[in-house]
Formats: sequence, structure tokens, C-alpha cells
Amino acid sequence: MSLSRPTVLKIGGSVITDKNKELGVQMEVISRIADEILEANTKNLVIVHGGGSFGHPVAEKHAVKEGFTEESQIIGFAETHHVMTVLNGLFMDALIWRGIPAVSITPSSCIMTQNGRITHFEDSTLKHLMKMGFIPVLYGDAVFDTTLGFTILSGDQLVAFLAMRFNAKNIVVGVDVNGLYDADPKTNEKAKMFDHLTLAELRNVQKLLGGSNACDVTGGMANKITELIPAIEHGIPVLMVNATKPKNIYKALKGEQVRGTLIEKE
Ligand code: ATP
Ligand code: IP8
Repeated sequence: MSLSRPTVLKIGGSVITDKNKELGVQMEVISRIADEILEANTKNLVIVHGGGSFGHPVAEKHAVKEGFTEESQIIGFAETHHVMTVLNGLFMDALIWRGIPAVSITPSSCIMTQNGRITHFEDSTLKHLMKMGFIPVLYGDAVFDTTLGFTILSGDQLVAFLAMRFNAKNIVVGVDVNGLYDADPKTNEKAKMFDHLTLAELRNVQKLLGGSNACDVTGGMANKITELIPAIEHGIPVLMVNATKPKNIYKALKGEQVRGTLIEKE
């Protein structure tokens, strides 16, 4: 049993949920993505998914990201974590009943943060199951924080952290737009998509990036890129594709030609 360099796949909450409808799930999209993951049959895959209309609205309502200040937030933390386990369960259903050996790893049980940054990660279970050929599935979650009491850990911070910890071969990020643009393509029809960016070029366009048009406590596209930069600095390439379009996740995992934005160190 050995642990070779994994591919880290992030499936955005904008893809698997309807961000305009609280607790709205895109079950058909989840099923299709599970089909593509099965067909791609990637060796050493780590999957992370986002919160979309499950985690974000509940976290916002109870100001979970800002940390513990009053008793009434306690149930808010529990609710936020719970809705994430519900979304994760739907995703796991689609993977497992297709025969994908996916095992859910609950971030709030093995990760702690300090002021929102991961400082503690009990990774022996994760390493063990990866070595055995299972596919770990993690997600953005409400987590315990040594300074704030609790906070929200974004799936994007988790993606970069796991990619660096396990020296990933590559990162594939599935979102609901075709790639990274010089402006939000949902609000600016003149927005131009980048096919390829070096880290230096990415830093130049970083200030143009927007958040999210829907409820998003973790900062949308701008924060996604900020989180991914350390992994890119490490030499891990990031490919961003539109996961709402059929075959894109399959092609990205197989290393086939696909429309999207490839970001590399040089
Ligand atoms: P979640 O945080 O729920 O997992 P996600 O990771 O799928 O969601 P968002 O954080 O919502 O995705 O980010 C994707 C959104 O970012 C797109 O829907 C798009 O409208 C918005 N966006 C803002 N600026 C840009 C940009 N410059 N290029 C591409 N998308 C952008
Ligand atoms: O959607 C945040 O993760 P993200 C998850 O990857 C919660 O930013 C609980 C809001």
C-alpha cells in the first residue's frame, strides 16, 4: 500500500445546489458528475465539495464565520454543520450506489483552525483509506477554532491544504461558469475568459475578481483564487472548468482537452 500523488477535485456549491434557493439541490447534476467520476476512474482521487445553498445561508443567518459571541449561535453552528452533512449524504449516495468506493471524512471532526486558518489536521484515517484505494470526500464545513470558538472553513482552503499536504499532481475546480474571467461573467457580458494564466499573470488579475452573486460567506471567486495561490506556488497546477456542462469533469480528470482556465506556476 503506497500513497502516490493524488488529484484533488473540488465540486463547487454553485454546481451541486441552486444558490438562489435555500436547500435547493441539483440532484441531476450530482448524478451526472458521479457518472463522470466513475468513468474517469482516476487513481488517487480526493474530492471536496462546497456548501452552496445548504451551508452558506445558515452560516450567514447565525454569523458562524465570525465566531462565537452569543449563546444563540450554538444551535446555528450545529445547524450549519448538519445541513452540510445532508448535502454530503446526497453526494455520497450518488457516488456509492454507482460503485465508487467513496468515504466521507467530516472536517469538523478532524480539523481545527486558528482565526480561520487550518492549524490542526488529524490525517491518519485519511492517509490510511487513501492507501487502501478508497476515495475520501470532504467538504466546506463549520469547524472549531482555537481563537474564535468556531468558524467556517471553506472547501477552497481545504483543497489547497490537502493538495499541499499530499503533494497533489493537480487540482481540478468545477464551478458554474466556464473558467476564470477578467470580470464576473454573470454580471458583465463583456467579460473575457482566460485559457491559461501563470502565477504572475494571476496576481495581476486578482484585483478584478468578484465575489458571488448569491449568499456566500466565504467570499466567492476572489477568495477561491486567494486560497488556491499557495498550492500554485507549490507547483501544483489548477484547472477550472464548468462542471454544470456534461463531460467537462470527465475530460479534466482524464487530462483531455477541455474548455477552462489552466493556472500554472510558470
Ligand atoms: P461554493 O462556495 O458554494 O462552493 P463555488 O465554489 O461553486 O461555490 P462561487 O464561490 O459561487 O463558486 O464562485 C463562482 C462564482 O464566481 C460564479 O458563479 C461567478 O458568477 C462568480 N465570479 C465572480 N467573479 C468572477 C470571475 N472573475 N471569473 C469567474 N467567475 C466569477
Ligand atoms: O462553499 C463553505 O465552503 P465553500 C461551507 O467551499 C459552508 O466556500 C458551511 C458555508
